[in-house]
Amino acid sequence: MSKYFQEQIETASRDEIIAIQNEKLVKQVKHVYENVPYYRAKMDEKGVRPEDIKSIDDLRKLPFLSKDDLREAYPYGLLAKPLSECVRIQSTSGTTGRRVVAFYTQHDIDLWEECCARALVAAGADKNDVVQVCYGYGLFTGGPGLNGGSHKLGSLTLPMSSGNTDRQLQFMVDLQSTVLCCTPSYAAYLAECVNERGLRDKIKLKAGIFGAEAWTEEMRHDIENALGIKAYDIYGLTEISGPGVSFECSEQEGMHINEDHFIAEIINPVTGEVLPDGEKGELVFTSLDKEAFPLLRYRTRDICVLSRKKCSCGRTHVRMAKPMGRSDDMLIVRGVNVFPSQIETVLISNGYPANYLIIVDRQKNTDSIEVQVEMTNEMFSDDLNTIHAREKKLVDALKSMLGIRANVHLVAPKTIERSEGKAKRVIDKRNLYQN
Ligand code: DLL
Repeated sequence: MSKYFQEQIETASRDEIIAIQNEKLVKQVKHVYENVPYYRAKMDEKGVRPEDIKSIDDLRKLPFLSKDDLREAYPYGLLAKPLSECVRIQSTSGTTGRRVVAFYTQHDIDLWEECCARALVAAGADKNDVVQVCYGYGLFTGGPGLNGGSHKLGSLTLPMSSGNTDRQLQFMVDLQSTVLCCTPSYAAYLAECVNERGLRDKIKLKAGIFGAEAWTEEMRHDIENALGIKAYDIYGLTEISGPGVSFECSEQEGMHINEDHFIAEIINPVTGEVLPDGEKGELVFTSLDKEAFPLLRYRTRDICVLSRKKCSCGRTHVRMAKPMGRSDDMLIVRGVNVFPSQIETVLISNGYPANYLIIVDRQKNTDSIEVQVEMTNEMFSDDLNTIHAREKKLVDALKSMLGIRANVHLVAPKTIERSEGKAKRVIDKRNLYQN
C-alpha cells in the first residue's frame, strides 16, 4: 500500500508547487472578481485589479477577508457560483451569534474529501481499515469530511457521529475498528471508558485522527498510551472547506498544508504585515480551486508557525505547528495574555487528566482566573490538607507558566462535564466582547 493518497502532488518539488499555485491563483482571483461583488468592491477600494495578480508574489496586494466580512455578507454575499450548481452547505457557529455558512459544488466536495483521504493515508490507513467516524455529522464538517475521505480511500466507514458512548464502544469492539476519528477531548473520554470497562484487550484500534480543537502534546501521549494507538492531528475550518486543510504524517511534527489547494501566510495580527516562515502569527488562507465559496486571504484568527523543514515522510508541502491558540480566544487577564493550552500543559505535566474548566471573572475592576481541575481516582482523598497541598503546587506551577496567579480548585473525579464534540473549557464571565 502506498504511503500517499496522491503521491505525485503530495511529494511534488517546490518549483512544481509554486507553478501550480501561480496558475490557480491567477484564475481564482479572476473568478472571484467577476462573480463576488462583495470582494470586487474590496479590491476596487484597494485599487487592485485581477490583472495585477500575476503570481503568488502578488498575493499581498489583495485585501484580507475576516469573520466580520462573513457576517456582513451572510448568507449569500460571498457565493461565487449560482445556487443551482451548489450541492451542499456546511456550517459552524460564528463569534457573535450569526453562523458561518459555506457552500460547495460537487467539485468542491471532491477536493475536500481527497484532502481527508490524504490525512487518513498519512495516518497509515488503507482500504483494509475500519474507520469509526465519531465527529458530529450534519452541519459540522467533521463527520461528513472524514466520512467522505474514508469512502474515497475505500475503507469500511462507520458513520457513528458523536455521542452515545455505549454504542461507540460496542461497535469498536464488535466491528474491530482500526482508525478512530473524533475530537481529542472525546478520544480522551472514550479512552477512559475503554480502560474502565476492561476493553483494552478487545479493541483493535491502531490510529486516531483527532482535531477540531486545540490539544497538547501531553494529551497526545495520554491518549496514545490509554488506547495503544498513534494519535494524529488534523486541522481545518468550515470557511476553507473543513477538516483536511492540513494533517499530520508519520513524523507527528506539524501538519502538512495541502498547498496545491490552499496558500498559507502568517501575518502580524495587529498590523497585517506578512511575516517570514518560522515566525509566530495569525494564519491566513487563500483557497485556490474552490468554486462556490472561494475565500481569498481569509484571516483564521489561529496563531501558528509555518515550517519548510524537509520532512522524512517525503511530503513536500509546508507544515504548520499545532495552533497555539486563537487571537480571539486568547484571554487577557490583568493585562497578561493567557492561552488555555498553556494551562492544559501544566495540568497534564503534573499528572492531572485533561478535564478542566477555566473561569475568568472581574470583580471591582480586578480580573480573576480560576481553574477547576478534576482529580484522578488515585489522587482523590478526604484529607483536606492533602488536597490543599496539591492545589498550592498547581497554583505555583501555573504562576510560573502564565506569569500571573490563577486560583485552583480541585474537584472529585467525573464531576466536570464530558464533551462529545468540541470541549468548552473557558467561561469568561466578564462579557468583554458583547455587541
Ligand atoms: O473544526 C473542522 C475540523 C473538523 C477540523 C474535524 C478537524 C477535524 P470549524 O468548526 O469551522 O471547523 O472550526 C475551525 O477550529 O479555526 C481552529 O481554531 C480550530 N481547530 C480546528 N482543527 C484544529 C486543530 C472544524 N487540529 C476552528 N488544532 C479553527 C487546534 C483546531 N485547533
